[in-house]
Amino acid sequence: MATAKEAQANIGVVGLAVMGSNLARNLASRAGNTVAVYNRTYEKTDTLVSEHPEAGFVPSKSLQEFADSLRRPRAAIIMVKAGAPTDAVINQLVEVFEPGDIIVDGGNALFTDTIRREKAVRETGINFVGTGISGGEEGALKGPSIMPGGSAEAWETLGPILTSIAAVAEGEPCVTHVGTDGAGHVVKMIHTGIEYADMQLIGEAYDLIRRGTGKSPAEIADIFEEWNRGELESYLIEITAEVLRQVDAETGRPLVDVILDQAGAKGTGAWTVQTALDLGIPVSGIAEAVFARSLSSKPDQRAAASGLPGPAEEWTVDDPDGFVEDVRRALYASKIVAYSQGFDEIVAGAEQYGWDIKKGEIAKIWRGGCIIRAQFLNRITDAYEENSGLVALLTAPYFREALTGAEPAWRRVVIAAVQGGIPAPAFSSSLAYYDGLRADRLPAALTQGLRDFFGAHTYKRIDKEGTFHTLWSGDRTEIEGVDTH
Ligand code: NBP
Repeated sequence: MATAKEAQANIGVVGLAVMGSNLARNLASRAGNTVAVYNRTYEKTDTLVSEHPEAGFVPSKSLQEFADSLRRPRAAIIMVKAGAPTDAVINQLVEVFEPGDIIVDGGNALFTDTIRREKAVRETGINFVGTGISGGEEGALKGPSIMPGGSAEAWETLGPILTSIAAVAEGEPCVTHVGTDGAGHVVKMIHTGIEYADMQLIGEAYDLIRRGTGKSPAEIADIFEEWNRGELESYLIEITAEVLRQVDAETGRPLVDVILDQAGAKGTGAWTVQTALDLGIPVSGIAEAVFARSLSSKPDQRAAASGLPGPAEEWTVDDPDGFVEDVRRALYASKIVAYSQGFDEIVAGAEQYGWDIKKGEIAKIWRGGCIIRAQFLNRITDAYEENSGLVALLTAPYFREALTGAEPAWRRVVIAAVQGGIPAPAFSSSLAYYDGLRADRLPAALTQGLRDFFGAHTYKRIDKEGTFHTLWSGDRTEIEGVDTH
């Protein structure tokens, strides 16, 4: 019978596929950490430990051994496939951990699963922390952006450990205790939703420039490189230049021209939109991005529709430099809308689930380690620091000014897209959202009239309190105080 292991590790990792092993190596590389590692299939543990002797890993063949190798309160980060595998590992860890210990799920869990798991695990006296980890493989290894939920008690132990491995942006670690139970995973989810919108907007900008000016991918790469030196500076703009510049070794053509134009998705964008629908928050930029990927991945429908008529004449712009600048401004304005909508969803989620989320802190921890890292995030932090009760991010003074500067260009670009028959769903829906939000009157009044007509759903009036119904099938007089249906 194996003897109990000496409790020597201060943190453990369960699940040693690409994310878990990189996170374990990151943890082991920071002073003060001794890392226990476990994987269901022992070969993976063995490979990691033998390939990285410098890490001083404490490997285990069973979860009991793994638990024995951790100092109290034990803390272990699960990095296994989201869904049923995560539930299976949690249940096994609960068996070998004790009250006060901490189980962290660092996978991409749906936040409602995290809420359910936290509630169930809390009943055993063990802390459960769902944490968003962004930045992919490289982030896990070198420093991700980390969005932990869970209790304040768990954060006391975990805080220093997670801070030791997080990315650092402008001297500050990209980690903060986001809120309780599912707060970390919801913020990670919305971050990824924003990433979808960001990428869709970049794609539309590229497409408009290419088809409007006839510039080559390499020339457009130069434009993105230039943009990356200004207010659009971000990881995604930077790597867009890299991808556009890449030439396919086999054909000698730009790589972007030989990649099949059907975008995939793992589902986080759809989760973001589904959650927004439940919360009643219009995240049209993210939704358009999700739908644009879906549309791209319908080859049969696209083939069937390819002969449908478009503009009679080939579309080109008269002033290419002016058009490129217009597209840059339209991109920036639409990006502001996408982030503003994403933060609206965070705020609504926080209200619904009772999380005390500091919006400025969220923008700060996205500045490094993650895919949407951008200079622009500082402006969001500033906006919430100046006014924590800001009701819409795009109305903050900095963003109001940016939108004012971009607005004419934004309209010109959307008009050009429509005239040219170029799909620009995220650009145009962002502009429509902006116009909707700033409108004095919306046709929602007519919608209410129609709802009252066919379903007696009632309406409110602008000139007096109360609820009203018109007797549409009677003498069409208005009655007051009717029940709302
Ligand atoms: P995978 O998502 O491919 O999962 C593989 C790991 O899960 C292996 O360690 C495997 O063990 C383990 N596992 C499975 Br599958 N079923 C299990 C079970 N029933 N019991 C115990 N272990 C089980 O790994 P990954 O790509 O490294 O991702 C890990 C997590 O990180 C996922 O939740 C993923 O969504 C998330 N992720 C995040 C990012 C990011 O940027 N933050 C990127 C990629 C992934 P085995 O070796 O025994 O099969």
